[in-house]
Amino acid sequence: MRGPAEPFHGLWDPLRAGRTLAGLDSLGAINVPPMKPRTRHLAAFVAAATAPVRPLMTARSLVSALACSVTLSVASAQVGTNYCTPAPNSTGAMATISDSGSAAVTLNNLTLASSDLPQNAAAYFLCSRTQGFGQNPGGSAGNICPGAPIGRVVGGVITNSGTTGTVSVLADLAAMPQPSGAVVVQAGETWNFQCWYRDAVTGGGSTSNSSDGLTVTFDVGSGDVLFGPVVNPANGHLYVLLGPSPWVDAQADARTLGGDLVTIDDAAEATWVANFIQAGGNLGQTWIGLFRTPTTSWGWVSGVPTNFTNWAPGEPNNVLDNELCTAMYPVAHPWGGATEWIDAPSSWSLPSVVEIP
Ligand SMILES: [Ca+2]
Ligand SMILES: [Ca+2]
Repeated sequence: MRGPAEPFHGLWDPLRAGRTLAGLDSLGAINVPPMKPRTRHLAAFVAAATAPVRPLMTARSLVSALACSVTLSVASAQVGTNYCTPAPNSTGAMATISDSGSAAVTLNNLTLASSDLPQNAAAYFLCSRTQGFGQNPGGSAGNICPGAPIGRVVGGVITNSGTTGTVSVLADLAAMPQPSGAVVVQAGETWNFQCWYRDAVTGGGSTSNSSDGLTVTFDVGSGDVLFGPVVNPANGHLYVLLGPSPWVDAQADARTLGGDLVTIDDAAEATWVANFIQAGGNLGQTWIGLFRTPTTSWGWVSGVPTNFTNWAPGEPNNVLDNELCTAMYPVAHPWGGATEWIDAPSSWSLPSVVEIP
């Protein structure tokens, strides 16, 4: 899990929202880590690059170097869209539903959450492929937002709001509850979710209430997931191997999947990632999340501090004059040993590893 906002210092400082950067290479999309712990991609900063100006002929290939004007803006953090109006509960507040993670069915990584519940209330999430609206159904104090048929207990978990009045559940897209039995969520389907919870009635007795609704349209995610997701047992993170693309496009896909290009914290993770890449059928150079700009030093695109590097001998050497991104060798190569890294131009089209905390 990523930490709070400390990584904004140093590397990240020039990349804050609202600034315009001149002279950046083809790093058209820059992302920053969440500002709150435990909330994924709360603030994804998306950059728009302009005006390729300077082609560079190299021994290897014709590489386009871009001089860019980059403007950063804040993108939406949530996968789904809220709808429907909840009713106040015994606290006087209206519970709201939110999500985090990914709408990609291949990743099965969507977490539903609800806040402003009463304390210590039993709660679960409803789901349906239709929307509806019913006021105080069956004596409930709330409004019902999904339409029939409604499935109950998404993720298979009845949870409790505890002292914080919040709940969250990892939805299982492979077993979405329906009255006729669990179904597998398909790409292209739209599902509607709502948090249902117990509430107390003044003077004794109990009733139920519910949050607003959340509608999510699922997709296939990145069109070229080669392998994964696979869980690394050392940290519980998901890893995905993507097909070849420039580094910036790979990082954009990583954000779509709810993660970033991989952050390698130590030699053990380097070895695990190299084995993962091989298991995915790739033996060549593979993008990882380490990058720099012409005016900043190497840092992880996830924002995690850079405490470990594993450069191949003689690297980073910036031999092509615009080597701003980092690739790993999963197996030994004349330019580097297994697990070792080189700097390379971001325009190279390489497979990449995504890490989803
Ligand atoms: Ca990592
Ligand atoms: Ca190099």
